[in-house]
Amino acid sequence: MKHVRVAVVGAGVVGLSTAVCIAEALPHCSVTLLAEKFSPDTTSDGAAGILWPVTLPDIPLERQRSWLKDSFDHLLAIAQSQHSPEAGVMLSSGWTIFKEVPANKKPHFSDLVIGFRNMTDNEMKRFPDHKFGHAFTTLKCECSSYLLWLEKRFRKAGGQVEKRKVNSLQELSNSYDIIVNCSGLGSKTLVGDSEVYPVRGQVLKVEAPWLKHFIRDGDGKTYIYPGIHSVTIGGTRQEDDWRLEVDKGDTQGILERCSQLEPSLSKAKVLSEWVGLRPSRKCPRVEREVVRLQGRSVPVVHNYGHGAWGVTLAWGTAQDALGLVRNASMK
Ligand SMILES: Cc1cc2nc3c(=O)[nH]c(=O)nc-3n(C[C@H](O)[C@H](O)[C@H](O)COP(=O)(O)OP(=O)(O)OC[C@H]3O[C@@H](n4cnc5c(N)ncnc54)[C@H](O)[C@@H]3O)c2cc1C
Ligand SMILES: *[C@@H]1O[C@H](CO)[C@@H](O)[C@H](O)[C@H]1NC(C)=O
Ligand SMILES: *[C@@H]1O[C@H](CO)[C@@H](O)[C@H](O)[C@H]1NC(C)=O
Ligand SMILES: CC(=O)N[C@H]1CO[C@H](CO)[C@@H](O)[C@@H]1O
Repeated sequence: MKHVRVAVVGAGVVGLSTAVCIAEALPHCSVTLLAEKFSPDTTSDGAAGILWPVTLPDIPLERQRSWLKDSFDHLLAIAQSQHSPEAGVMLSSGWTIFKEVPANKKPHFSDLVIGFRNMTDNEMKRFPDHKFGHAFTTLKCECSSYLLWLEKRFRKAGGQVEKRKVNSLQELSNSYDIIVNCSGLGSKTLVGDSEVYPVRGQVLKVEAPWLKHFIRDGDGKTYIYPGIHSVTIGGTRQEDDWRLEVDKGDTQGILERCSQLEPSLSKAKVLSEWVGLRPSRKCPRVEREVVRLQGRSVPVVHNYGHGAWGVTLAWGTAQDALGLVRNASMK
């Protein structure tokens, strides 16, 4: 019996993951996904999609480790199943290299990824500008495939999909009992959160099928992530920059910086250039509040502000959001 009506706003990797978790786990809820933009037009679509063992400043360590672990386990199971090519999820091994030895000797995530170790002096020889590195295996999740795969899974679980812009949560208060806010950068206006800001990122896709390992500079500005059909190289991190146009100067900078780490990239053909705005916030906001909308008290579950790491954190934060929705739906 479906008697609780849930609206999930946002069809990026966060909204779709959250919608799937709710539709599959809570049979007493009917779930509608509402979004202005769907794949291939979301920020998530262009993300390199590497699962990066990030450390967030203000979230208790145990909670962020469980976000990472839930995401990692979920995507690892897909990568090792028959769904891997359709879902666009693969294992990815490589190196993260540092110009200075990081202060943190043993990062908290070393047991969450696979085969974490320090790089050997021999391995470091090819990176003469860098002093130190980590080698490990993680996952890469290509959202241009993954979002469609999640949407299919959502519909199979009985979910409804509606393309529409939501101008205020008021609009939804008559038709839904619980509202889940996964609107990314849209939260800036939709929920009036002034802590959310864009961090512009430009990446290129290149044809270089000979590259099989990722290389990431610890400063986060330069990275090379081989994928299923192409290699994503980047990048830029421009705060409060709303430009969605490709910047040719950025393209040049990316090619130069990446070729310095991986000289063969000078032989790679550029297939596409892409810009996205990371929905940044000091930390993602995953919490419930009760909002008075047109005289009714409506539970609103927030799940936005994943910044540079939405693909990494999507499944883990979706599990938390599911717990909040489950709780609200029992009342
Ligand atoms: C260059 C670049 C590289 C990246 N690489 C990685 C990476 O390697 N690993 C990683 O983990 N992350 C990466 N990211 C970050 C990742 O892309 C984001 O964190 C993630 O896409 C955020 O997902 P989201 O679902 O919150 O937002 P989005 O994908 O932006 O989706 C937001 C959704 O909300 C909808 N919406 C918003 N407002 C409204 C409204 N008012 N009404 C209706 N619908 C609305 C939109 O239409 C859309 O459907 C990268 C980002 C960039 C820019
Ligand atoms: C890895 O390198 C760091 C920094 O030099 C060092 O403190 C740590 O002990 C090393 N770990 C292992 C397992 O060798
Ligand atoms: C559920 O709601 C109750 C009462 O608001 C709260 O005490 C409890 O911690 C909540 N549980 C979860 C998982 O959010
Ligand atoms: C319409 C709207 O803004 N709804 C709520 C979403 O969350 C924000 C931020 O906490 C609330 O202030 C809004 O009322």
